[in-house]
Amino acid sequence: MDRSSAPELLDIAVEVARNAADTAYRMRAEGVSVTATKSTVTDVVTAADRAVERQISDALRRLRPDDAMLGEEYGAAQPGSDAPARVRWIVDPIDGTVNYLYGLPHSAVSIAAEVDGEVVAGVVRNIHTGEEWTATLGGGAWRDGRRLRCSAETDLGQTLVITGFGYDPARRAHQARVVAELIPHVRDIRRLGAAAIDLCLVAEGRADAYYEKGLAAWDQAAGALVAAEAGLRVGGLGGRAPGPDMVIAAPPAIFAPLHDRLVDLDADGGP
Ligand code: LIP
Repeated sequence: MDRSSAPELLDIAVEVARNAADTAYRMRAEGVSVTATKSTVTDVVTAADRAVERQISDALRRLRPDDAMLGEEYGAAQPGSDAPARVRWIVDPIDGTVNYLYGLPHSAVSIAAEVDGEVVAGVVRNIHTGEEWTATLGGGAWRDGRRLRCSAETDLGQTLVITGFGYDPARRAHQARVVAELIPHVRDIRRLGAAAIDLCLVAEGRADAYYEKGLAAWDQAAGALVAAEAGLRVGGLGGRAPGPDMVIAAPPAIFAPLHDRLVDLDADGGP
């Protein structure tokens, strides 16, 4: 019998994420250092990123051998069997790695389950605080048993916006120009450093809106479902789906004015 219902997949994601977060927390306490860099010298990898992703993929392989996986550190993994996988797990073992390296309490394990190409379940667990956000498609968004509702803000000028910057200096310069032009038109800007948690914070109204260019699927898959299930409109620019070009999550009344400002400011442009 196919046990790929969203609640069943969420139960697995939560169990695996909790164990993974415990490992990441313990490794942080034991001391972490940079073991490698990726796209640029500031795009770092620690031993914990790799160990935690291996722990997650081993657990998912054991619990769901016929599923595929896409992880930040080890990429795509196909199921043991030849049958095409209906379910794919999208995994960021430590989102907010720079925060994790510096000991800033804003990094998370993020696990999303996709069925036939659609994300139907997701969990984001803060490694340091234990805060845990979950969602299933059509089943709402939750934090620690409380159903989440996003901000009802209707005025862009009163909107507290979270955003982020990439690892490429030229892209950062472009993103900084966008922020400089946008900031007079919003309440204020926050840069916290972990897209998965940032999306969950706007889901529960601890800020009003979020946007960022340059995110990979593993940075946003689970957080975007939490945001959408809390009532936010989540999308890209020009009617596109949320993706590497742009992810915007905003209350319905704010999405269009924020979107249009970002278009005017060429926010998905630059390097
Ligand atoms: C991070 C994102 C963050 C972004 C960083 C980086 P990582 O992911 O969560 O929003 O601003 O540039 O992409 O590299 O820590 O998994």
